[in-house]
Amino acid sequence: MKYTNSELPNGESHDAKQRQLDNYRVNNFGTQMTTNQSVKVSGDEQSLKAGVRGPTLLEDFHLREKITHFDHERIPERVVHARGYAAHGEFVLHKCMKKYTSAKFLQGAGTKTPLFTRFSNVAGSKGSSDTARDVRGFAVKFYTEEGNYDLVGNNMPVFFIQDAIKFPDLIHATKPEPHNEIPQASTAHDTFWDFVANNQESAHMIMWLMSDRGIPTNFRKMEGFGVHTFRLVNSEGIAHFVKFHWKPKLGMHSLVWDEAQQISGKDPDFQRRDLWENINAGSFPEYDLGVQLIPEDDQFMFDFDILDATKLWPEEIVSVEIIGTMTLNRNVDNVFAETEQVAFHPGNVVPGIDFTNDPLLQGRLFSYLDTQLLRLGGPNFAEIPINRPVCPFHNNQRDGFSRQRIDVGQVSYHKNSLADNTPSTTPADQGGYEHYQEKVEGHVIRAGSPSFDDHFSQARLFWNSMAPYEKQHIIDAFSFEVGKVQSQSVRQQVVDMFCNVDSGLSAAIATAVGVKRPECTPATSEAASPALSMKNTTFVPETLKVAVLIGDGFDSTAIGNAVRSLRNAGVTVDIISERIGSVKGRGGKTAVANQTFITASPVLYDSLFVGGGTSGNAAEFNSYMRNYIEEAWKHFKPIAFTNDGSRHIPMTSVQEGPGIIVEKKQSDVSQAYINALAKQRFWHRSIYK
Ligand code: HDE
Repeated sequence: MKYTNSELPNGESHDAKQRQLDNYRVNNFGTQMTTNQSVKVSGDEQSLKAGVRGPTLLEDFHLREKITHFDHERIPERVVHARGYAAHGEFVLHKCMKKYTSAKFLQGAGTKTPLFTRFSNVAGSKGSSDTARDVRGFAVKFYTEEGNYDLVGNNMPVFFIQDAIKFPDLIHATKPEPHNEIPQASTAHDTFWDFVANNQESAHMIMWLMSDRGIPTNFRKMEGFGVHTFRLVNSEGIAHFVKFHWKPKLGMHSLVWDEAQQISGKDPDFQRRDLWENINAGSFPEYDLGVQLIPEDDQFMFDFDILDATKLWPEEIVSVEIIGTMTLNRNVDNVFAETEQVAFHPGNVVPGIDFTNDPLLQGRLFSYLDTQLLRLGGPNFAEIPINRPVCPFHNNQRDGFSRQRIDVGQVSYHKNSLADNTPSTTPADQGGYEHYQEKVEGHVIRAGSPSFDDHFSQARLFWNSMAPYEKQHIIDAFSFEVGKVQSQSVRQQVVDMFCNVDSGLSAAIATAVGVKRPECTPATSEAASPALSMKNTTFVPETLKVAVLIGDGFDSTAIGNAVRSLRNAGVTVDIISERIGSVKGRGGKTAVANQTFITASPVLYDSLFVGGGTSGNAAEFNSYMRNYIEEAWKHFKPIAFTNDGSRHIPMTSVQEGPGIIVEKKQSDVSQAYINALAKQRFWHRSIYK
């Protein structure tokens, strides 16, 4: 039975991809149970036996089929990026890119392209926790009318290594150590830092990973980058080098490390839940797509090599031009069928988009198809619904495990006369993909270019660009990560390495991890790129999550008004009390608590609104209140109190100042609180200004 839900509430039909997926969606609700051979099943709780206490019979085909299918339910998880979460959406082009590329989905402002985006953590296994310090994958599959285009990026614009041949080493060093399989989803261990210190091209990426970018608040508030330099080629064959950027409309925001660690326990699904809930609520995440372009002839004009994936192009030198917007507007129906089976590949390009000689990219072009052959069990994974292009595909490839399509006819070879030499090839000027005709010459050599040798200038550029509190977070992250390393030699090597970035940074790490301060002559460049600091991002209250804390006898007028005005500002509100259900307010009105002090936690909210009231066990109630307030204060969050609620302040470390608001009146919450919410963190509370 087909289940058609590509129709939007307003009766419009969804995009081409959704219409295609409708053919595969099945709704089992209200149906009769059958075997896979469609034989109706009469009993599903007892196996077939010779007598009620007798042996089970092998002829029970329902039992055999049910258990066999179950035994084979798992497929290998991705060797990296195993933990991920995805959603459907669309890309709308704002600016025609004809001048630069012939790609059809980039022609004509207003062009819409359906897409599927999967966010992921890199290091942890599929069941690990969302908020680990890690790089986040940001992979987008555009279902264009010329075939699938995959932009398989990360939330950091650079990478650890310059050549793909080192990738297995990087990942072996990053994953849990092989002898004891510890630690899960963490780089805070000896082999990772040993790799870093002995592969110093990682310096720049490590700065990003140790920064707040390594612990994004959620997928909706992080940037994405194509990382490599790609090529855009127009219909005249003229090429530009290009870097792709995704910029979230809600700005970039991050957790604090202590909070991230607590969330790992309180709600390991924190980031996927956030995406799921916001899309379900109609708060669709949006990201602008930006491009940086460098004409082919200008490639040697920079003090870095544009083919080196450990380098970014500072936005102040090569500006980012916004060309369109991606909106994620639909959750998946089935995580395995879609999120798990989706197969991204940076080699999936359309005419007008091409590769460069970046040696990291070149290796990726091999790896993705190779890994999917294993993970998805053979060469026919392009036929899995989520991977199918929305335009038809025809060639002479045949057979293999789980072939779905039935290619009719006698001919499966090229060239032929029996089928008029079809499927036929298409000349480039009619839409056939033509590789960019780059002139290549050289000696066969296993060596890197000397222009890739500078590993520290941009690491320092990143450091210089940070706000003071961001620098402190980097020092804290290094102190945690390197502090977990058992080998003193490795700790010393790391400290010595980062002296090349900044002597103050390495001295601070040295002190924290108990090794010698290095004697080095660090670089002294003061160059900075303000775009790298998250201080300069967008701050808005929309979609933030506030916990309203109340007990019996709370001021129902004040709370009612507050909840209403917060919702009007686009804020999500949970009401938290000692138990789920009605809480009696003063004057007879009640509120319904949807969370309790123990089901929720302050780390799961952006802010607290502390109402009044109490409970039969006042000491316990006060202690919950104190713990909630203390945690929110410690994590630099804005906190508002009703007049009644403010009685808890003296029991905590909270001090008056920015981000602490006492709502004296019973009217709507003040603009001051909404502004404080938008600001999200009040770093002055840390000792580091
Ligand atoms: Fe990947 N990467 N990668 N990677 N990567 C995979 O492919 C690989 C790299 C990225 O949500 C694998 O289907 C090599 C850079 C994302 O399904 C595998 C190298 C960037 C995803 C693989 C890199 C990425 C992957 C594992 C060094 C940012 C998840 C499963 C040359 C630009 C996609 C799979 C998803 C997944 C190989 C480096 C991004 C093994 C060899 C740089 C977002 O093929």
